[in-house]
Amino acid sequence: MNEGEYDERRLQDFLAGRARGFSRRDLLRIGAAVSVAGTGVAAAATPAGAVEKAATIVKPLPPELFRVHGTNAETRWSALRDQGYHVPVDRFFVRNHTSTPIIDPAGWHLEVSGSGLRGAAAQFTLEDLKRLPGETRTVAVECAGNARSYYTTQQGQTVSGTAWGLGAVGVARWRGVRLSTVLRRAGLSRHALDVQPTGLDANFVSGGADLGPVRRPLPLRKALDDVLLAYEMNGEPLPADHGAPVRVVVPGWIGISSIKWVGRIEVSAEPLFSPWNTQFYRLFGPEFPAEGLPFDRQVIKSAFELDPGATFAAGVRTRLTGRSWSASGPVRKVEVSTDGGTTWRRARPYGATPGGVWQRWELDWTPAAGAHELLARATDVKGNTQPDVARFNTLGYVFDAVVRVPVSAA
Ligand SMILES: Nc1nc2c(c(=O)[nH]1)N[C@H]1C(S)=C(S)[C@@H](COP(=O)(O)O)O[C@H]1N2
Ligand SMILES: [Mo]
Repeated sequence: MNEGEYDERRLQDFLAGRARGFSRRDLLRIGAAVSVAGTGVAAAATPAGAVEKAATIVKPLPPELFRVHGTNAETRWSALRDQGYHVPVDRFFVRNHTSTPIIDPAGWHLEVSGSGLRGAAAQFTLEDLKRLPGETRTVAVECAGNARSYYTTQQGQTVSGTAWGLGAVGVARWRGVRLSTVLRRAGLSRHALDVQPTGLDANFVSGGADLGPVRRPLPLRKALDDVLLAYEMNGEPLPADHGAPVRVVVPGWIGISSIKWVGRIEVSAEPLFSPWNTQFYRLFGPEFPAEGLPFDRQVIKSAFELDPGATFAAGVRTRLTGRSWSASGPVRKVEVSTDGGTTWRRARPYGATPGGVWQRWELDWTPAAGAHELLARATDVKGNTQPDVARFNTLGYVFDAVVRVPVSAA
């Protein structure tokens, strides 16, 4: 079954009330309290009684590397200039629904249980996981809402959620054990259908409703394919903010799939639901079905390695740099405009592309004095390209349009 068929079938289960974990009735009950229609920018994602923002993320967030949004911090694109392919931890974005928990790795274990196992629950300590065959993969983690603010600033549309620029994405080298290895050890039954990792961070409270711990089901097919249970990031033990001691890493899928601080994995013989695949992370809006269109996969984007409003010396040749990425395959070409989209030039790709996750590129430019608008447009090997306008959805997900970046030269 492909992802689209899977999502369609799950949607039908959900509508027919064949839902366990989170039903349509639950959704209607709390729906009144929670923003699905979306009436304000950056309103819906802040938990009630949020801890003071500085306390929610452990690592330092210097303003030259990050922009803080409530419990979250996005990477400044200027901080990726002159960096390698992988994003160092000191500048990797953080998306926390509540706040980073500090978990003692010695006391931690993972429980795997549910009706999709042949027998009783299985438990794995960190040492158990490290004794299993390890694998290292370069994978992007990107929030589904990355670039959300451009729905408002570029398309004049009102969306709710964290008002990210383009910095809610990062690429790292993750080392861990395949989820498939752990699930098989736990004893998968042939009825296994859905796999739902749950985080050990605090329950997420939204609009006064306690939605429980952060969790989102994966179809068994994806869980057995390329998903990792990671205990290292860029060659170091996983940092607290990124899910220590162990997180899920789901290649190509929206960031919410990559559950941090995983404590339990439910393997179910029945379809599973959570608020993170029913009321959030669906596409709602005039173009979509009333119940929302489920989606899992990231899209295609480009970013210049500079901050909007950057200034250059007029008449002096400068080197513009950036990165483009697509969840559907390697990037094939990147076109850049320095005149608001009137003319386009091919950017020069450079550097190795481990995992084919993103492509770095550069282009020389001699700006005249005055204001300019920079645009970058990527096309991937499957022929997906960035449109001029992203498809409006009220929660502001998967913005893939070409972003217009104002800069000036004097
Ligand atoms: N337990 C837990 N897992 C989580 C989250 C969370 O708040 N709690 N946030 C998710 C979201 S929405 C994203 S985009 C990614 C962000 O990963 P990062 O903070 O390591 O960049 O983690 C995901 N996993
Ligand atoms: Mo996210």
